[in-house]
Amino acid sequence: MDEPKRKTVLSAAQTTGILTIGNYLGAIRHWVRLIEDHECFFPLVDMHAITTTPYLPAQLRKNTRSLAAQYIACGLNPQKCTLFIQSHVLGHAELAWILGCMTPVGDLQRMTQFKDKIEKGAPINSGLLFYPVLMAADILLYNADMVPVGEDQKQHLELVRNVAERLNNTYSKTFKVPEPKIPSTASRIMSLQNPGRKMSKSDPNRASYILLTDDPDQIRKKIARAVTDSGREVRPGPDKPGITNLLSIMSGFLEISLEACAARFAGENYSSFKKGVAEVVVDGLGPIRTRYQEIISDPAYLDSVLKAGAEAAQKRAFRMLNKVNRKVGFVERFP
Ligand code: AQP
Repeated sequence: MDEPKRKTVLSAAQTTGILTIGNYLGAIRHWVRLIEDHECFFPLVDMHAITTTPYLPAQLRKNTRSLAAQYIACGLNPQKCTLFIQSHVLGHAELAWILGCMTPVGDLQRMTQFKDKIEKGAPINSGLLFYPVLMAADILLYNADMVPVGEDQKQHLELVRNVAERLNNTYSKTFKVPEPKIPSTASRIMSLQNPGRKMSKSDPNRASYILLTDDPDQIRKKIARAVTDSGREVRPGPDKPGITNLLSIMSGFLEISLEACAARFAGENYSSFKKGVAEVVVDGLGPIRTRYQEIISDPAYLDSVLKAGAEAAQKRAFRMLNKVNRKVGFVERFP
């Protein structure tokens, strides 16, 4: 009997710096499980990263290679999934153009992440507005069934689904309409300095996030300085956003409920709770940091992974791009 076809998974992170524990708990660690029985594509989205301006080209190159090493260090074994650099594969920008021509500007203007960036006073370029369309192209180019993401990407994913349906309805069924997969715990880790805002690797305040490469001392200091709430009791709740965030971090690493984490600190004060959380994070990140150092010091290995990944992804991308080009009425390329 034929093996059932494996479902296709695609997810990505921007190459804007070292991943935070938010990226790790909300996304990457779930991807690691999926590579066992799914066909997985994990582009390093450097074309998305250039929407954050200004940036240094040399730094972007460094970040992109570093992200590949972080992925592998987190457990994304390149033998079991396709890791590649977005800009190495022709088709992402081309498909984004076609999808953009079918997407009303108003749909993009109401994206919360776009509005947040405007509010933060970030310089606004058109790429920032167009970002979700490029994301749609990333996903639809590989005909992904499932997109595992953190809570913050839910709205973008809805837009991607709408775009896929619009093209299917306008022409004929071309894309699968991808399903988001959002984790039930630690799906939204908040800034350590402002629990009303999500933890982001591009936050100018370094005390607001913990990076995968932070050493134990940095981790302990950042958690000790994390904003807490009034009262003394360690428990989750809407009146305790700072404590709830720290509990979510602990719960994400230990894979137990918020309540079970809180129970460990019954009767203890915030200071000993923070020390406990810090040790959980130190233990959780230790092996990743060590493995990252090994991989980043072996550029030939990284090159070989990224070359093989780009070749595999390109084959798939061309197949879909040719199909879409035909559907929308472009004259077939000459052989
Ligand atoms: N704070 C978070 N909690 C849970 N999940 C998160 N993700 C991001 N932040 C959190 C998830 O991580 C994946 C990769 O994210 P990304 O790099 O593509 O972009 P982002 O969502 O914009 O993440 P950052 O860290 O905030 O990046 P910058 O600062 O560069 O904009 C996604 O699945 C996301 O849901």
